[in-house]
Amino acid sequence: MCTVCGCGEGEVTMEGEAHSHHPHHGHHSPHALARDFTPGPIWAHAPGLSQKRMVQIEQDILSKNDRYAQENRRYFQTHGILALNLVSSPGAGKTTLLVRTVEELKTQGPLAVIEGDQQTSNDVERIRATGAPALQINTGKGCHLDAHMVGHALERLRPLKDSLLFIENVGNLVCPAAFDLGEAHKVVVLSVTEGEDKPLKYPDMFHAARLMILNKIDLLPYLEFDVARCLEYAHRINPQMDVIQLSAQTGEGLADWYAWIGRQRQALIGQQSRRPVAAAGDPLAV
Ligand SMILES: Nc1nc2c(ncn2[C@@H]2O[C@H](COP(=O)(O)OP(=O)(O)OP(=O)(O)O)[C@@H](O)[C@H]2O)c(=O)[nH]1
Ligand SMILES: [Zn+2]
Ligand SMILES: [Zn+2]
Repeated sequence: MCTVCGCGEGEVTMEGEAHSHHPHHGHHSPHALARDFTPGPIWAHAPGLSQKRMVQIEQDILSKNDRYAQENRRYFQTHGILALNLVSSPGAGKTTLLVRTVEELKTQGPLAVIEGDQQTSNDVERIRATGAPALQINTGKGCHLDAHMVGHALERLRPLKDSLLFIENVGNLVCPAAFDLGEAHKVVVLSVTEGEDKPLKYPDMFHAARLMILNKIDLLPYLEFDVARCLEYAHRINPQMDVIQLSAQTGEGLADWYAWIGRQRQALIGQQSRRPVAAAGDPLAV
């Protein structure tokens, strides 16, 4: 049971194998306090714990996560892997987008997917049907992936050098915002059926993202959704955030998404060429 919000942490499993999770891993972030968006402590309702103690617990969790994230980041950099962390509320279309993306980009280089869900391996099976290597992490009652879980997934999945690695986070617009997985970028998927005010309601997530994908635009003719207003809200929270409108179902706008990924790969190659040769002794070296 998480000491913070009462949301149980559950037992993390990776493809059916139990993974003993550090008991102090939890969720929710002191970062939320550090930013302007949150009017007060989000854990103020946790019973039986002083505010000071709760802040300390959260700081321990986050600093531990950040150390694991650093290790993942080093692994990605050493192997030239572009890791994108897809976040959204449940059902925004992450898996649909990934299945199509993997299908359409798989001839261009190695791809791999880490799937996060509380239960079921439905999503990983959808990805594997494309032939791409994929690994499922089930978080049980946990509501986000953390860097430690992703580190273990990398040991199992061992994505090839110069891979494109997609991490589909648990469907949740709150907690995954706080957890750095070592990814190059968070990509937030918002679908038009959710309403244009989501960037204002869940600002931490939109603040953390490098790109917002506005999905399900094929449904716009049937909805009251105001695209211009949504983009204005999104840029009010994060003026630097890129935005791509697409339909993972019809394929409209997907070319923009692939071009965006291509630009991130170019940026990574640019960074690699400016870096000194990778350190020897990397335990995960492929
Ligand atoms: N009309 C329309 N439906 C879509 C689109 N993308 C996804 N969907 C549908 O939305 C539903 C949810 O899609 P998923 O891809 O499973 O969503 P998800 O974000 O992976 O969901 P979780 O893993 O549960 O968080 C499915 O019924 C999809 O067919 C789209 O562009 N247009
Ligand atoms: Zn999914
Ligand atoms: Zn939570």
